Amino acid sequence: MFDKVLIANRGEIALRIHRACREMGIRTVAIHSQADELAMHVRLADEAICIGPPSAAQSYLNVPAILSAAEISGVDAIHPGYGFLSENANFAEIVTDHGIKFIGPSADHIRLMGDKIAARDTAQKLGIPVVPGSDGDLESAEQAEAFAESIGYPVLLKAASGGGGRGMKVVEAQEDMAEAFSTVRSEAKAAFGDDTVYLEKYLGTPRHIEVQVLADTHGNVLHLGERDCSLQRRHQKVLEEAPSPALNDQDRERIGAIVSKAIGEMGYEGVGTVEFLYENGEFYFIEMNTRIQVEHPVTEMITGIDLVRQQIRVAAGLPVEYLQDEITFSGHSIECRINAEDPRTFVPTPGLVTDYHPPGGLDVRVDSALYAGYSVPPYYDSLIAKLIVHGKSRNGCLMRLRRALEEFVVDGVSTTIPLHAELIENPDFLDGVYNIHWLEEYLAASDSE
Ligand code: MV4
Repeated sequence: MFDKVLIANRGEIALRIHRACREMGIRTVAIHSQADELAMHVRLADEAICIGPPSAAQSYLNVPAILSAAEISGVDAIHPGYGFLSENANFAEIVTDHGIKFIGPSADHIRLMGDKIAARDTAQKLGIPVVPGSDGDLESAEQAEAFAESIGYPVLLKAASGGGGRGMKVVEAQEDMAEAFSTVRSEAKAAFGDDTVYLEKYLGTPRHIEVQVLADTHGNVLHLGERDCSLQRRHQKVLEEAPSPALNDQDRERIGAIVSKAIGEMGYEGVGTVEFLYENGEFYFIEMNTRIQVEHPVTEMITGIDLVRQQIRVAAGLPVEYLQDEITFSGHSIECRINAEDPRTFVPTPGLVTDYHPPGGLDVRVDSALYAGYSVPPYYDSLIAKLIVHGKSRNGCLMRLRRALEEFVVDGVSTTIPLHAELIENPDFLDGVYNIHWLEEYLAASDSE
């Protein structure tokens, strides 16, 4: 096992990783920007190294500075968390070349899944259902029209280097194709430096359901059930739950088995998430994430498995501590992402947190790096806490969540806590009948009231 791990991240996920390390007897090294001198992850770690000015480009994305910190502190491994460098194949490669273990899958697997066409092609070859679409990249608007004709409109043009919702356009009919094609191409070129474009049949009202996987270097591949992440705004997830209210046990078993088999055949190692759109009882692969995700705790709550611990074990070459047969899903879990934002406009609200009282009690978990007196810096993502609750049933979970949200005090900055309190009273949400567009429609409707 590693002696010392550098945590190349900040905020709640840096704490989450530190906690797993501590419980495994591993010492931690925090890195931080000049703006994060007083951050909680810096206080908790065994060592801390300032790596640059506040902007992420000069600090948490600064590869030479992070490598220097790793060399100086003599770590065995680097955990990238999520965001920042977590899915940067070049970073994984450089870390590895320095004789330091990158806690994540191989650079090749990260690169493969970062190319959305290659990911789609790989998924299809491995027996994962994909959305009907073009095989590979589109050479011209005419070729796009031919594919669209064969699968039927509407279609969605996507950038191969996109993901997370950037570089996409719905095309309703042939007459709109030529213009849309050149728009997506030039936007992709500008945003990703790659104008490769492909298309898929556009699914109008799907849910976003993702399957958690965990694979080690000993041939063990586990699936840990799904998370429903349909409640989102502008491709930012707002609330996630497990299990999905839309799936039955049969669907769950079927997709889990398909995904496990594929991940095993790929030779993938580490934690990963296979993302699907789910519509009319069918799953359609869209992307694979090769990192630990923000919403991993809902899976931990229903399985009792510490995913970060398993991720670190696998990276160290140890086997996962479970067999698929031993994984059982118990009850229901919901995560609310709490951001320092106006709960209606979502405009970030950095500043001094004058008071902080997180909720507690049975089956209530708060992952946060906040404390009273902390000042939320304006330079980074506005996520300040995750409230994750568990209950025996979805309804029990909701009752507990309602109580926990009532208890939660964050003073000094506006947060999205009131939005969550409102959402979980909504009849559609209570019935579990929502798709990826539901929240934006709800917010638009309540704006005009
Ligand atoms: C789609 C789609 C409908 N049809 N693909 C958005 C981000 C990227 N991960 C894939 N995305 C979508 N792909 C087809 N063929 C709708 C979306 C989509 C979406 C997906 C998941 C979660 C939220 C979303 C919001 C808008 C669009």
